[in-house]
Amino acid sequence: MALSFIKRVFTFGDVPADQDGQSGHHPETAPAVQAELEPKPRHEELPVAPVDPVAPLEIETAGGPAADLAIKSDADEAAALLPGAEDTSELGVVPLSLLEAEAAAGTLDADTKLQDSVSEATAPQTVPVLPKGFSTARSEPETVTIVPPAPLSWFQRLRAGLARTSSQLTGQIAALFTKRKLDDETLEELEDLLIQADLGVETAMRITGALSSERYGKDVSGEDVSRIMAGEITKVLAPVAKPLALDLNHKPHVILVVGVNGTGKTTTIGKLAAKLSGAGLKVMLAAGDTFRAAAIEQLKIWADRTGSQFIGTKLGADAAGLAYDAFEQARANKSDVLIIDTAGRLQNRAELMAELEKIVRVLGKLDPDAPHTVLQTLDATTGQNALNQVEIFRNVAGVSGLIMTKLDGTARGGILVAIAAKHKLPVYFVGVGEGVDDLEAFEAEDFAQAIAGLAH
Ligand SMILES: Nc1nc2c(ncn2[C@@H]2O[C@H](COP(=O)(O)OP(=O)(O)O)[C@@H](O)[C@H]2O)c(=O)[nH]1
Ligand SMILES: [Mg+2]
Repeated sequence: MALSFIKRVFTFGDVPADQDGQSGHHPETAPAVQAELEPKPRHEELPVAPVDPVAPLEIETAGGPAADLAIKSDADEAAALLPGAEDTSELGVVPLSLLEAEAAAGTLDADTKLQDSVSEATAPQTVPVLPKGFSTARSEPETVTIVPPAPLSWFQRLRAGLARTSSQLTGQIAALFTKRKLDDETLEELEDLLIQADLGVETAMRITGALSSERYGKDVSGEDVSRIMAGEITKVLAPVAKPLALDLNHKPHVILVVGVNGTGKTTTIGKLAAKLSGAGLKVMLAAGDTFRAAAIEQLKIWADRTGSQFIGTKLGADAAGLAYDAFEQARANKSDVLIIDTAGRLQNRAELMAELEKIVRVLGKLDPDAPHTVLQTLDATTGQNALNQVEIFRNVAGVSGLIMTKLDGTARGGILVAIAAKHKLPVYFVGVGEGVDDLEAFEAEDFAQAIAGLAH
């Protein structure tokens, strides 16, 4: 993702790289800077506009990029003024030749000549060194990097995160179906590929079945396969793409969050709290992972950040006791939603099981329906292991729905399809980053298309 981010920034403006190399000019910043350093109006030809008082200062102090960009704007202007000069766009050369022509024609005013002498001086090799009093430093590009990158949509981030799964898969599928008719052997090979992509045997067979009934004995392209694959995956995921239903008759609606350590429980709680309190609900967060001090502190920060109430206890304290206290307090202060964080140490499974069972049991003493939702977080980068994790936590804590996190990373999201097919548990949200807003409602079709490498 970082790479694509950088790419976006650095390809802005659509200027070929060789121009940049020649002049030290930063093409990606040109439009914004040109806007900021409004081209100086020519006295004879343009109405006099107020001159930005910052512009001359920046040209002097910001160094090369700003100066170069000012040059480019003058060069463009000169090119626009001289018929037949449009093809000479190279910086450092264009202004010179154009200016010579203009000077010969006597069309330049004094200001323009001064500007253009700066442009001559900063163009590499072809121009003299500037006189004392000018700066030609070419550092500090950040002074002109003022174009914010367009934020990626969540689907773009999902696609980027699933690129590892989708590009590997589409590449292999394309190779498999090059100039081959669909026969049993290719179907079998395709099934293997789909299973390797963590999609699960059931879904792999669905896809090959659909492909076979549509195209058996005929030519098949990689795109055909991707399209059918996306369609079949959508069918598997659609029934589990459900909203997280809050029953606000419960005051509070209690959400217990479980999952292996590091899968994103605490972060997801913070993101959920932000959504809920942003919608005007009164939210309380309970730090039930009493095993690590950092986990308590982390949740406290999220509570502060999201305007939620917070209840914690000391390190090593009984998590079930805290959950009970939290429920009582949330009831007393009429919270709408109580979200309880937990520890997820799988390495001591017996202890984990006992602790989670106890939490569920004590909550049930205050309300037989509580916890009203048991959410499990799954880390999308773990692959097959996520399937086992659902199995374990489902048995221990009666998981009622899932959230898959880290789909923005090098995700192996295929496993969510296998989990959906096997467990049929609702998938409420997906995490696509560490930020407070990086939690999106799960959409079956978007997810299927991202896995199949199709455009939105
Ligand atoms: N890239 C990315 N990182 C995430 C996401 N969700 C959580 N994380 C990070 O994963 C790490 C573990 O998350 P945490 O919430 O502490 O997991 P917990 O141990 O289950 O509570 C932290 O560094 C989080 O910032 C996500 O959707 N995308
Ligand atoms: Mg945590």
